[in-house]
Amino acid sequence: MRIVVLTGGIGGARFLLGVRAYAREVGAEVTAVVNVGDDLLLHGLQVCPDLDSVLYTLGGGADPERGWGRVGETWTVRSELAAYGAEPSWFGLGDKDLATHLVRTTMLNAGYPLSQVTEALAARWQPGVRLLPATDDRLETHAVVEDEQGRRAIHFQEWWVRHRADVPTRQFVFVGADAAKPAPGVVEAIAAADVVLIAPSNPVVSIAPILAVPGLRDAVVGGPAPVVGVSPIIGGAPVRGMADRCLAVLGVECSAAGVGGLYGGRSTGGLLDGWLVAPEDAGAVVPDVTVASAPLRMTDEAATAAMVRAALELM
Ligand code: GDP
Ligand code: FO1
Ligand code: CA
Repeated sequence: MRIVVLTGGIGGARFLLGVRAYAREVGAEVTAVVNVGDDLLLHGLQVCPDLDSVLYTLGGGADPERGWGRVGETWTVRSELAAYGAEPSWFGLGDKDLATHLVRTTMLNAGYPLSQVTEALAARWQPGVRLLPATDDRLETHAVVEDEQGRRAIHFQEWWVRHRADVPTRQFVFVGADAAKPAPGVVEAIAAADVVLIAPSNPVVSIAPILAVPGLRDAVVGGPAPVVGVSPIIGGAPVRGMADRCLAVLGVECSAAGVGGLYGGRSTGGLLDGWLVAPEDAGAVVPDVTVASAPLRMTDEAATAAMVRAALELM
């Protein structure tokens, strides 16, 4: 069995722990197609938050409380940068994390595409699933905000980490998406999949930028595999993160039904065949989509693997 997962960072990484556990049990092969819209160039280094959250989480090196970055992190370089007044000061790169960005940036500067760089980083972390960036091309999520300084686009990280999403926001744009191509192997993996799972990731800034890569959405929607999504919203709220703020920008209700409706039914121009919601959302109706419910809190690997099993039963 071949499973493809479209995924963002923290929520997606936790979901992948369950997918990997399930896959080991039944002998399945897993490919994760990871969002790159959060990526940014900082102090000359290419930082890929979602790819790194997945690498560190599956490799056993993630900080469990923060969900991003390395466990046992130290911040010497960050303090030294602050002493120089180096900006941006609102985004923290830990000392251990920096090594990843140094290796990545060196390889990118030498001409290797991000997909090959990710494979090289994965040789250390042994995530147990194949990790593919959605694209090797530049694709950055920006938020169009409007405040006393006027209307302007800022990088997603500035919107989230610096402003904590607390700034009037008109829309999100995926800069570079139009000219981006799916990374090598992405379309092939989707075409060969027995199921495509949409992780309980942020639909607006994790899953949408993946699907914005021309050809990628068509590969999923036009492909042979059933598409099953898992709701990141439980009882009308995200478990963590900023999905509520992102959905509000789109005018979509923050609910399991709202996100299911945003993805839409595959038979009517949308994405999904199946949609898994939490027991408290069991009444959710998404037109043209089969909805089922199961406990969706990813408290440990076994609970998450059970979620994956419930999602696959929707096939
Ligand atoms: P990010 O890229 O780091 O923001 O992470 P993702 O986009 O992959 O995932 C963020 C989403 O994960 C949020 O909208 C959360 O609601 C969701 N999430 C986090 N923990 C859980 C959980 O235990 N269960 C479910 N269903 N969703 C979760
Ligand atoms: N999130 C923060 O809230 N503050 C930070 O200083 C920060 C630094 C950081 C460095 C590397 C990395 O991979 C992620 C980092 N994050 C930080 C998390 C990140 O901003 C977001 O949570 C994700 O991009 C959303 O997926
Ligand atoms: Ca993300």
